[in-house]
Amino acid sequence: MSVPILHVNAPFVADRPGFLRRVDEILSRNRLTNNGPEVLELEARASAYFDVEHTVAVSSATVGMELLLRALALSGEVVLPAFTFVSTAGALVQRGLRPVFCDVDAESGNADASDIAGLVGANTSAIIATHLWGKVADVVSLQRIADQNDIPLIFDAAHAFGSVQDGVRAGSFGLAEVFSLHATKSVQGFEGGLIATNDSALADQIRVLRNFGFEGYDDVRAIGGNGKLSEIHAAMANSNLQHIDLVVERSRAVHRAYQAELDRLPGFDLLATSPEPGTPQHYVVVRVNEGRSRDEVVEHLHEDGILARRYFYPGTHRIPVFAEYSHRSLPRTDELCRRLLVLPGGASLEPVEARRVCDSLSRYAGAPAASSRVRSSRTPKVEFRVPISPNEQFLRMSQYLVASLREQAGGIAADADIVFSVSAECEPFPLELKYPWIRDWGVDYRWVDPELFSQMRYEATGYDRYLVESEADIVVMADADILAAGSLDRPITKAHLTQTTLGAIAHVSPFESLAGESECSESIWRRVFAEAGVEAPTRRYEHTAWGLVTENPLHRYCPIYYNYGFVISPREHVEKMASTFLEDLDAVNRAVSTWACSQVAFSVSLLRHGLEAESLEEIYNFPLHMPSTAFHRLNSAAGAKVAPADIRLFHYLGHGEINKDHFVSVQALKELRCRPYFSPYAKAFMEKLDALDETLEETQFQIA
Ligand code: T4K
Repeated sequence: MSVPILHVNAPFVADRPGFLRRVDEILSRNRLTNNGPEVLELEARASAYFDVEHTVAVSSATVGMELLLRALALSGEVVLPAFTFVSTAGALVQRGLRPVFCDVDAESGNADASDIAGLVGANTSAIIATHLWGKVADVVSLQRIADQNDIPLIFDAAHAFGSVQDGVRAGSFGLAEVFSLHATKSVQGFEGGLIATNDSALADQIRVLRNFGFEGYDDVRAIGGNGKLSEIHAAMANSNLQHIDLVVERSRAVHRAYQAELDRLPGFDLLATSPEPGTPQHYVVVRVNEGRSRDEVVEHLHEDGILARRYFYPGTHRIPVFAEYSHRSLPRTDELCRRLLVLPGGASLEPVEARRVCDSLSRYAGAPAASSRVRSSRTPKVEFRVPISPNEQFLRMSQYLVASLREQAGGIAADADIVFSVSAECEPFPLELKYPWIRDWGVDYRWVDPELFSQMRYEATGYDRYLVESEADIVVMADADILAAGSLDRPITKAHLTQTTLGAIAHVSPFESLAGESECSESIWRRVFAEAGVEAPTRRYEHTAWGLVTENPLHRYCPIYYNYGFVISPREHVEKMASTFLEDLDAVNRAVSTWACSQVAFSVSLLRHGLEAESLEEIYNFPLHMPSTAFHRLNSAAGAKVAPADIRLFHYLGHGEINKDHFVSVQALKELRCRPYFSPYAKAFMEKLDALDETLEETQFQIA
């Protein structure tokens, strides 16, 4: 399994279908830039969000800062921290201004107002402070100094979209604030920036300057440049801003996961960057304490595929091209530059990935793994739980399933217990009497409670699987039409060691087939979660190669949503889910009508109990081999990998070429094999069946 590289603040696209709809509209309008409807919408949305009178959209925060400096016609010196991104000092120098670097607060890393007070003099024309990592600067003290000296106070708010202090949202502090919409920011527009201000004349002047100095068609009022934001950038920013709640929720979940792990790992302190409720905790900044080398930690993480960054090393004052502006020592800045590192974070990360980072830090520290999820390394005891109907088709299917587990699924599955939950479609009877060839399989049969079955039909058979009492470490919920064709040792071990439920993401939306449905799957899922009273999910899959593949863009959203026919869970997960299964199923049924209510309830239960869950991507072949051209097209558009040659799992019914009736007897199976043509999928499946036949002949299983 190749482990994905983790980046610091990789881009998050909150609503891909929504964004694509906007792109489509842009192309239909043929208005691509120059203050088009998307830019106007973005400016209006942002002004409302920041609670300011004016927001001017520009091509980047850096260009925005330059335009602002030009609009204010500043000259002489500007005081700013050295511990920030190099772009701010760069913008000053570009404008012929002289940066004067102040030191920062040792804890927050934000500009130290008392240091600034000592630096402001007759030549100072402005103060610029950064809300570093989203933590709002000391706005009150800074404003006092600015007022006393009658100079403007400007904020570099590149990190602070959504940040709040004392109930006031960043955007209205100082004379103006400059936000970044860069791809790595919490609200991203590929590139872009926003200048927020309550000063109408200033906003007006910036608008003129960003458009070559034009006012109207012919009048050039000032010497300007090109700082315009294009429609496509604004469309991305609009669709992300529309879903800022999701961004907040996801980034906070990641931050919480880090906090929980790092609390147990001495020597790595997580900075409280944006703790106010409802604000994005986009940056994950850690102070590496004395006794450890931050640079060695970074090197170690990089070797583990975790591209942590040393932002903002070495500090602008120590960058050679700024040497002529560096005349003072900045001890607290130097210390932070030496000690801080920024870890992957933000809305695009999953909490489980935060744990991966912390496990890597633990390995570096030589401590036991930070994660409380890591359990004993002894081989886990596994139990497969399979629903079947009491007829020959199902028993034949499960004959192959059992043989494949015993013979082809690796050492752990070979020793697994297997329990069949038998649908009470008829009066319970001894299966072995009617089908003597099933004797000696070493399998347990449980007839589902007939009363429950009469009430819930096949949901009762699924539910029965939750009720099995056992001491297994890992429970695998499998359908009878699963065939293990390669070792399952790795995913089982992973589920055990990380205490994570692993499942194959279902390949169709559970809501797509609703008659006359025009609602999108996201809103249906949200309705389901609201009905169940669980927090909306922090995880989503969208039209991914191995995930949800559907032609209908309305239904490309799903939270974690497994094909219930193959899920590997720690037993404790199953026990927790069992305690609320009926309740969750009821909530699903109240909220929506779907054939997949158990599967949807499974997603609800995972969230209700806060259980870690991940997708089992590489071993499950079903969606990629569906014969439907739509699946193929969508999969290839999404850059799907071809299923590995060593397919470990077949989920064969529903495929079209193979159905239940082929398992009605040995004769029917023989006839199936005589067909002249099979798709590559069915052919591979047949080869596995042939191999199993040989096994069956050699073992206690009887073919006849
Ligand atoms: N003020 C402050 C305080 C800032 O931090 C920034 C920008 C600004 C002002 C200026 O804002 P803009 O003018 O950019 O609007 C990155 C960003 O380019 C920069 O916007 C950001 N701060 C700075 C902190 O970080 P690099 O050179 O470190 O980025 P790079 O290319 O290494 O990407 C960062 C990570 O994200 C990488 O680990 C890879 C990943 N990534 C990046 C991009 C762009 C992706 O996975 N996909 C992507 O498309 O500067």
